[in-house]
Amino acid sequence: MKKLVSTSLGIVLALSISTGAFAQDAPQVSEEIPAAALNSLIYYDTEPNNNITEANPYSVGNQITGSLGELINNDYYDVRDVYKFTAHKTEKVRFQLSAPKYGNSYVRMNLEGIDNDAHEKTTETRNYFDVDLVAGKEYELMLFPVNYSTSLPAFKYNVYSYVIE
Ligand SMILES: [Ca+2]
Repeated sequence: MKKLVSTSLGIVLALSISTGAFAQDAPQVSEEIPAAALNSLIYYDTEPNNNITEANPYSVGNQITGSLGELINNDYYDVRDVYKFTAHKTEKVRFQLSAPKYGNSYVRMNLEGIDNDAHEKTTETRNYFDVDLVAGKEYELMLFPVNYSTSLPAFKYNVYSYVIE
């Protein structure tokens, strides 16, 4: 009987230790990655990419990993990242943003057709939008911090896109 008690205690200890380790490894902010994005390529934010003429390339169905608010080359604080792509198919695509918030400061993502007829944006409370892309058309994806201050930490962000219709 005594042995049985100590064995149970051992199991409880082992369980609490493994739970503790798991909690430590878990990301601090839960981030739901769309299943369709798991096998995608990653496009990296490469400075300078602060307007449409120096936009970084992107391709629908893939991921963007970037950062806003960092001091670049001791020269300027990065407050705009621009990406461009050409739609290869006419289809409905969801663009989803994952980024931190600091108080009332957050990242907004805009999508515009080059001729300005397909404007969509995320908001403080909605981190995605759906858009009907038109084959052959060029689009511009722009990210920038709202209520930005240079005293804030960098906004490390990820963007995903995937076909929904
Ligand atoms: Ca930039």
